[in-house]
Amino acid sequence: MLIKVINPNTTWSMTEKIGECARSVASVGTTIEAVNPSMGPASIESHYDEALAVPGLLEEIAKGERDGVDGYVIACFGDPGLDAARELARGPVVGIAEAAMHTASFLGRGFSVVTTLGRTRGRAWELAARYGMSSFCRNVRACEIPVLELDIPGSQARDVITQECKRAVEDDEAEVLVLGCAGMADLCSYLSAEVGVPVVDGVAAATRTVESLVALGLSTSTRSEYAAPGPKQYVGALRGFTV
Ligand code: 5HY
Repeated sequence: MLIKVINPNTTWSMTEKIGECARSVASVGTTIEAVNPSMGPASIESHYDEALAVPGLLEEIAKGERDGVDGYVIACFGDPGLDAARELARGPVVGIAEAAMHTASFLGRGFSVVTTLGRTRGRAWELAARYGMSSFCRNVRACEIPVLELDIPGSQARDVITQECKRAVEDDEAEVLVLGCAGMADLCSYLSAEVGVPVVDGVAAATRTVESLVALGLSTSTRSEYAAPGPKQYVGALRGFTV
């Protein structure tokens, strides 16, 4: 089975971390291809970033279709371009926010999301509602740490995130925590030990979810909404996206 894990931002060090995390949970016989687009934002922290990350993401999906990929993970907590990707891909496409929230709902009555910047909280709440997780989502908390500062050696990032996780357990009475950024994937086991409740990383959850769907022989329905986009001319910088 070949699963393509796409980091929709263009920071290779983050893609490498995401790939390591996906490989650490993938089953024997599953090959993980971790990539990021050659065009787009270095990190995704706004609606503008998210919108401009989508063409590069879709280009990677189109490449994957030519390469016979069985399923895809969108490794960014905003699940950017999820619907469009499902129209293009034969195999299942799962976003890390979607997978993390559903997985958290199996583990407790309520979860809190701990994310990077406060300005992305609205998007997380929106996704919780879209995925039918509003009754489970106790809170969306922000650490005010830019995505690309998560990996700066010696930064306070891990301590700040740990404190926010502890506050979520205390103040939100969260029984489960959801990591609100693919860049936090490597903190999962440390945080779980620190705060004493299950901590869900979406990269791992989405990788296993896609694996399960492929193993079950299931994929996106093409009956209506997610049918392949009709043939259409695209012009200008997007002329390469003509279908
Ligand atoms: C992510 N941004 O997972 C999101 C996190 C966020 O570049 N990768 C990003 O802050 O929304």
